[in-house]
Amino acid sequence: MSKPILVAVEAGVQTIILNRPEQLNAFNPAMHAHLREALDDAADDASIRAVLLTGAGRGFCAGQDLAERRFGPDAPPVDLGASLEQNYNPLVRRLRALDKPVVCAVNGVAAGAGANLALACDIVLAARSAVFVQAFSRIGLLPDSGGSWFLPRLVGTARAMGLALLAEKLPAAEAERIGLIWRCVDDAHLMDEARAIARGLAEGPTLGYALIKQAMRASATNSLDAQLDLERDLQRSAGRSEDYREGVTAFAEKRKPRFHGR
Ligand code: T3D
Repeated sequence: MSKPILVAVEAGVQTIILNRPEQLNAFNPAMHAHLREALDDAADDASIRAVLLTGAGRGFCAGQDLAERRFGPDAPPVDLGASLEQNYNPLVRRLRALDKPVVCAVNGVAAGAGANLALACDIVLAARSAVFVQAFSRIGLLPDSGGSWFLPRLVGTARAMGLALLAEKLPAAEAERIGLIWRCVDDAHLMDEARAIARGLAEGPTLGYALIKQAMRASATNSLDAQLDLERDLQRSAGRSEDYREGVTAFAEKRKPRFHGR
């Protein structure tokens, strides 16, 4: 049996490929378990300074594998709350807790939890042919995996509501236009661009990036006053880092900085 995800580490970048292409990389429990493990490795291994997530084949991820949710007329209902608690919520929490940058290369359709997995990443690039579908309402569900949190924050309530209720396919170019993702790129350039971004981040000031992520995340709930205080505290830490010293020195010496992530 082929592995549900493929993982490789090179030049400080951990590349994770969702690898169930016949099912458009839909989630089953094995894929969840392996993905959690890979993200734990990314968190623990200091040599990993950026993560790149993508999918094998023509899709990025079609959310929950619905072949696992087929039931006869007399079958008891499935506890989807338990499924979220055991699999989807830990995945999103791990991704969001990771203090290293996560680049997502959406190579094809991203549906249901697959779409929201992408939105949980820090920089989302999508191939021009890719589409995002909040497919949940097509089967009587609501956006999960953080979708009901990410969508209104990224694109506003009106668009979030439209995407969730109508479950239409949103083309990558439109996703970029409305601010759902960072950038839509031609299919042929997707992986080169995503790798270049991930490699650049892996050579960057890793500690500073962690602080950027912390500040951006906190702003979702902070008042301006609280955020100013947080910026003061985080900048104090950043200012004590080796990378800050190197950045300023390199600027003065008119050369490229050599960051070590400390
Ligand atoms: O259950 C829980 O634990 C709760 C958590 C839920 C989280 C969720 O993600 S719920 C939402 C689940 N996902 C969906 O509802 C999406 C279902 N898929 C689709 O709507 C469409 O397949 C797509 C819009 C993603 C792509 O459409 P299209 O026309 O490009 O491809 P296709 O022909 O529909 O699919 C290609 C193959 O992938 C096909 O298999 P086949 O016929 O060639 O053998 C199809 O069955 C398979 N596939 C697509 N999505 C899934 C899937 N197989 C299993 N699970 C899927 N989600």
